[in-house]
Amino acid sequence: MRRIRANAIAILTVAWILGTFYYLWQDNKPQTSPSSASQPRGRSHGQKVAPGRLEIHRDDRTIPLIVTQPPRTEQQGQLLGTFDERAYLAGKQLKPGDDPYREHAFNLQESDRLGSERAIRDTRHYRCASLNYDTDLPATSIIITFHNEARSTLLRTIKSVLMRSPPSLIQEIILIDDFSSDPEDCQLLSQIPKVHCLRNGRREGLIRSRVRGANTASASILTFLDSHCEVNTDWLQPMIQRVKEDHTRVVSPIIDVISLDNFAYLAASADLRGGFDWSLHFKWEQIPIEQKMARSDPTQPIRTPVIAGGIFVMDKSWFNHLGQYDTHMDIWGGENFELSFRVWMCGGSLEILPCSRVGHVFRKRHPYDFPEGNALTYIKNTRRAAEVWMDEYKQYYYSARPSAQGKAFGSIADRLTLRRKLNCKPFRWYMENVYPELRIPEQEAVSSVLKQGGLCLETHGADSLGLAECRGTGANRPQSQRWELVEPLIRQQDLCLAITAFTAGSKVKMEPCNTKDMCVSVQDSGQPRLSSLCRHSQSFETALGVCPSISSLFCCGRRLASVMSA
Ligand code: LR7
Ligand code: MN
Repeated sequence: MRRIRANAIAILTVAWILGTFYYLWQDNKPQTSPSSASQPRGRSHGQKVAPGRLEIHRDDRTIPLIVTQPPRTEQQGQLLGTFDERAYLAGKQLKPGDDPYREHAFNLQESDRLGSERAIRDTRHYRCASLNYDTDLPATSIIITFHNEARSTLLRTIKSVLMRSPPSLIQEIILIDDFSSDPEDCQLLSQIPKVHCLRNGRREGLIRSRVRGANTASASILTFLDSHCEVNTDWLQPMIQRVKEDHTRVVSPIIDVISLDNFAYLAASADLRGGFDWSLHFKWEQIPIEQKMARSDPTQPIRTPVIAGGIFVMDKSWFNHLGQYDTHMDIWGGENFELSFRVWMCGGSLEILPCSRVGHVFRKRHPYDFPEGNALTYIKNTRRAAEVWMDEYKQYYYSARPSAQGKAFGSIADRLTLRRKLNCKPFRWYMENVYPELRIPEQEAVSSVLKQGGLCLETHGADSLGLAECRGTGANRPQSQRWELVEPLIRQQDLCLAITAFTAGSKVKMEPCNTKDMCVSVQDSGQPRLSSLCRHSQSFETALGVCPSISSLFCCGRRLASVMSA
């Protein structure tokens, strides 16, 4: 009995050993077809399943690990020149007991631990890998502005550019140190081949810093990056290709997420574009459904009303022609709206290229101070964008951000001159052609009488109109003489004032309200629009009174009074 048991154990042991050997042999056998569905559950040790993701077997489990690529001394030597990476990173380190989030609003300990380079997953659609680009693409100057950036994130940004771009496309990397506390952060990096460092003599903010960088750039194409990015496989070629084909295009990659906690590199959705609300708050939003349905090719560009602002490629002469940036904007914020409106309204376009991916550390708070305060700076910058570009639509900005009213924003004369010189389209064109999905807010109706001379406009029955003696005030006013101004409509219950034709003398009548052929109260002479000037007044009468340039009500560009008298 004992013997039988001993034999059984021996047989089982031999079977286990043989099984293990077979398993390992299977594991190391060269794969005939990488996509083979019958692949054994174990992949070979260290086999690369996707760039940056190695799977390692431990016991019987497969543990996915993000592994830092082994140092390639030869390539590194070429990439970094005399730069001493180790000393640079060691020069500034988190002290034991320090809060790793305090200084940069991300986990500095994790960032430092990762080192200066790592493999990341290629997050593009698989079809992107088979696209071809011109072999003679022009080179670009990379412009990175920073204020007190962590050394490890800044260096990873630079090294990812050097490692993942065709060297011939990188003319130079221009760093603008926006008056960081330690000038060495930037200086030392200029030992890396192609890297130049400019330091501001005082804090300028990212807008003026980028203009400074652009002015020294020697390539014909500019590429802007934030100082805590990691560019992904073939990120640059798709963007340069699009700009080379049409220099008026301004292009952005899909911006992947680098976790501020553990620095994991996470793929962002490929179905998003840039949008905003009336307070000029940027947001990612779904591509409109009709456009989504029409997209048969996931590698095609996505038109976007605005760009996030930090990561984009633009032809240098187009950047200069369009007036660079509004350099009266300070520190941070709003410049992406100003640039986006300007590009669209002055003859260019904005797009997101799904085959280009760049990771960015998104933070929940600003890790730096704003000399004038965060809120005031954002208001100043967005007010400038609204005042210069949004025409009568700026009223919705002020309604959404009442605190902006009365806040200083400096002179915009130069930017208005620029807009005129470039012969840019009105914001209405942008609303209708680029961002029709942005809803105009429901407005509070202003209710009053419509007076001409001593008489009031009134309805007789369903749709006929006439002038009659004004009766009653306030709540005692008859319904037939009570009009509501809901820009740009003049409404009475469900019907609105309309004209039968756009010719002088055509009759005014009542029609179902239709915002398409709305009754717009505009002066033909190009004077300020009645609607935007008089929106806050209590009645049309006073409205007319406080608008000295307007002597009577205009409808669809014509004087309501003269039309009526016909
Ligand atoms: O005073 C400053 N000086 C600077 O040089 C303040 C900031 N900076 C630098 C800073 O170091 C960083 O490199 O400017 C860059 C942007 O500042 P962040 O990273 O603190 O801001 P953010 O990532 O929130 O900024 C987004 O919005 C900004 C509005 O002004 C800019 O357009 C940023 O470039 C933009 N970043 C992106 O679009 C990356 C994707 C994030 C999103 C959405
Ligand atoms: Mn950023």
